[in-house]
Amino acid sequence: MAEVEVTRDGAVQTITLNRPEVLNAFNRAQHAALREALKEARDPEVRAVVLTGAGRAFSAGQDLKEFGEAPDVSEALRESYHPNVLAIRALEKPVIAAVNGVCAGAGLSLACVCDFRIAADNASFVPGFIGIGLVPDSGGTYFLNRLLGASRAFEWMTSNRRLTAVEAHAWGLVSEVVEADELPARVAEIAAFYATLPTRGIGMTKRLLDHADGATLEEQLEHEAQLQSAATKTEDFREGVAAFLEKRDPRFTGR
Ligand code: LHQ
Repeated sequence: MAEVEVTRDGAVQTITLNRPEVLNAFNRAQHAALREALKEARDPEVRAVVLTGAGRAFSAGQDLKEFGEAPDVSEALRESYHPNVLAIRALEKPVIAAVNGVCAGAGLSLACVCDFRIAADNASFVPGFIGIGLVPDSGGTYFLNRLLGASRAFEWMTSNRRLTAVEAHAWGLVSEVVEADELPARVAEIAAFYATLPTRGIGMTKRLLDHADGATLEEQLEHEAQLQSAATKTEDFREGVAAFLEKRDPRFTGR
């Protein structure tokens, strides 16, 4: 069975981590399959991406039974995890994590790499790393610092406390919590909505927000000016203005 399943519904691509017997823990084959799925998601016809897990987990992070295969863990991270983290950020379209269950270790990091998260009410969030004496990796420190602030990120990452979906929502880690059996339908609705929006404008908004943290105000203003110039050259900009002037709903195509 494929370690990662890819399905397409119109302009929405869903990527499902598929090793449910080990809570979708990552092994090499799964990283490779995820890399392929993310390549496929670059297709301009795809205008929103959903990342989720099969069974009762989103992902429990590194497969601890396969841990230690690589002579140096830093190499394993560079080869397996980093390309997928970077690929998600490089995708110029929204990537939504549908957190369907437990989410731990590098699985938690991966959910936080996505643009936003919708959780099932029975999902839970576990740092995991410190539980086995490790530090957060796969972007965990980068994204959790941004999402939660340094104090809360430190406290949570070092206490290894299991967070409920409701708590994660209160902390701003997830945008919405829905009943578990309603998650697929609600995520499909959200993704379909995003797939109707001006995709290139969304992609450039993502790039600008990613750029903002390390930039000076002057640099960010310049970056905004450049991408705004690019945005005015899109078909969707022309359609948006035309629809406004004609007092009708816009029909964006993502071009
Ligand atoms: C698992 C796993 C798992 C294998 C559950 N592996 N089987 C680190 C180092 C090197 C390179 C790269 O990156 C990393 C990054 C990391 O991700 S380090 C952190 C790794 N993850 C963890 O430490 C989490 C370990 N898992 C847990 O703490 C719990 O399983 C959680 C909190 C995720 C879920 O708890 P429960 O809901 O109580 O489920 P369970 O513990 O009963 O697990 C169910 C099965 O899944 C069980 O197998 P079994 O045969 O007994 O049914 C577990 O062994 C297996 N499983 N996580 N990461």
